[in-house]
Amino acid sequence: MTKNNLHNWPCDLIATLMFCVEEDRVLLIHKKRGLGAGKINGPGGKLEPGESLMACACRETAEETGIVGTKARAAGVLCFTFRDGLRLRVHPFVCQEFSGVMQETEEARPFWQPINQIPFEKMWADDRLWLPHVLAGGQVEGHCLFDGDQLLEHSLSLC
Ligand code: 6OG
Repeated sequence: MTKNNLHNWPCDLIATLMFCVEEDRVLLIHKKRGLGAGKINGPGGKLEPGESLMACACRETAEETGIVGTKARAAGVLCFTFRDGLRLRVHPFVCQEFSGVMQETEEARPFWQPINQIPFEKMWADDRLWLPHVLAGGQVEGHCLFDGDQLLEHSLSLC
């Protein structure tokens, strides 16, 4: 499937993920509510009507962490199918220009983590397959099949 096709992949929800990077650290969150509550992830969330993906990534990051992205790089598209039927398209971004003060919010507890010590065991199972590549400047696109928390199948291309 081409990138354009994946951007048109029919789904129930469209969401973003944002990875703010400063020197050798990345901004992660302990997610308190929503899909993936209890896990560590990048900030992000569901696209609102009429909103661009980039605006969504910046808004969600500001709402969840207090950090305001001013420029971000689109880093691909991930199509998640859950066995219960939910189809979710997630667009990751990497941000190296931001302002604001990190603060805990109702949705998330943010923290800076060294990039070489990302706690993949506390994250969604797909993250270890693509996040290091994306943080190194690359792009990811593809599909993952989950049964709850369990990653059953994946087909991801890194470029
Ligand atoms: P809210 O419920 O917060 O939007 N998300 C995933 N992130 C990764 N890395 N892997 C997954 O594998 C994910 N499924 C969902 C995207 C949901 C947030 O959770 C992320 C959104 O940032 C299945 O509004």
